[in-house]
Amino acid sequence: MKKMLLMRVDLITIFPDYFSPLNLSLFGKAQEAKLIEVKVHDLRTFTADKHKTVDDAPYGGGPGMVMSPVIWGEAIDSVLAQATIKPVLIVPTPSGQVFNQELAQKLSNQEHLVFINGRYEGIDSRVVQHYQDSNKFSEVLEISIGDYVLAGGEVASLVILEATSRLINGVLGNEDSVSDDSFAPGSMQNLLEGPIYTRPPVWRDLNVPEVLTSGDHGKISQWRKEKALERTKKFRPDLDSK
Ligand code: 6GU
Repeated sequence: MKKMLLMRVDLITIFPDYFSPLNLSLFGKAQEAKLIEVKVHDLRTFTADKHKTVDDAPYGGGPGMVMSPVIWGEAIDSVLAQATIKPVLIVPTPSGQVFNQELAQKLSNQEHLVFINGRYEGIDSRVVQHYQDSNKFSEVLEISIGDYVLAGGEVASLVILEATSRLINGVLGNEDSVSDDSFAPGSMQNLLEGPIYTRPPVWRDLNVPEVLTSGDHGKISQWRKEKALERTKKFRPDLDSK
């Protein structure tokens, strides 16, 4: 198969350095191979004042600051001006839908993702409203990565991108290892992965379970299923492990 650009990613942030890990490991390799193209945009370059202000006091009062819709509108429109297709707008926020493997799968099939990374108390809500109403994006997704609060969207964007990019064909080295994952749709559906071992056979008085060295593949897969069920019951009783 001929290699070609599979996904374009734009990230807008006041902390461009947060995204330097994207130059490492799988994602870095995918960029070098021109499978993924990433552009990080500094939100402050879209400010007009001397102090490069991006935030303001919240209407209605309350703690913290809110990011200006004016600056965000400028930044997002400038990214859109460079787009060749309607991208998906991703807004990391603790008040979004919870990210999961199914959503990662869906995003991995998109050609262009735009992430807008809020700080402080968040971005003026009219920004999401405007781009939902405008048809400039194919979709606007507000996504949370779990029930805790981060200081900004950057780490969440990295999480979303890592989970998503490894599902893109040709990005992961070994295509097979994807389908075995704990949450991968298909194989061990809705079960956590059980324990895994490599050499040596004895380490600090701990033996590798005998079944794994038996060569009986029927017994091995039955054992793995049992262990997966045990682990799921212990840590994730909420998962359907029939
Ligand atoms: Cl996407 N952003 C922030 N600030 N906090 C979070 C989150 C996102 N997901 C969980 N907590």
